[in-house]
Amino acid sequence: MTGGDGDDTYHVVEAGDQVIEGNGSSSGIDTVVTGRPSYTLGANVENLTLTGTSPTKGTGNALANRSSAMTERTC
Ligand SMILES: [Ca+2]
Repeated sequence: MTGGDGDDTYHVVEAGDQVIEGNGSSSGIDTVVTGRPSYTLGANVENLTLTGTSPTKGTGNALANRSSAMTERTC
């Protein structure tokens, strides 16, 4: 998946999904949303949101990343 100028959100579902984001000044603030059990942010992507319900591992990159996790609970 390739973004471009502006803010992009990528939904990573399969292990082979790749995110390609430029490093230009107009490339924006980009986010990966994934339920994968483990994910490492690629170059030039700022934010990572983990949606899995099982324990997951998210790894940032050289940028000042923001990461968050969403979990579902049954009450
Ligand atoms: Ca972008």
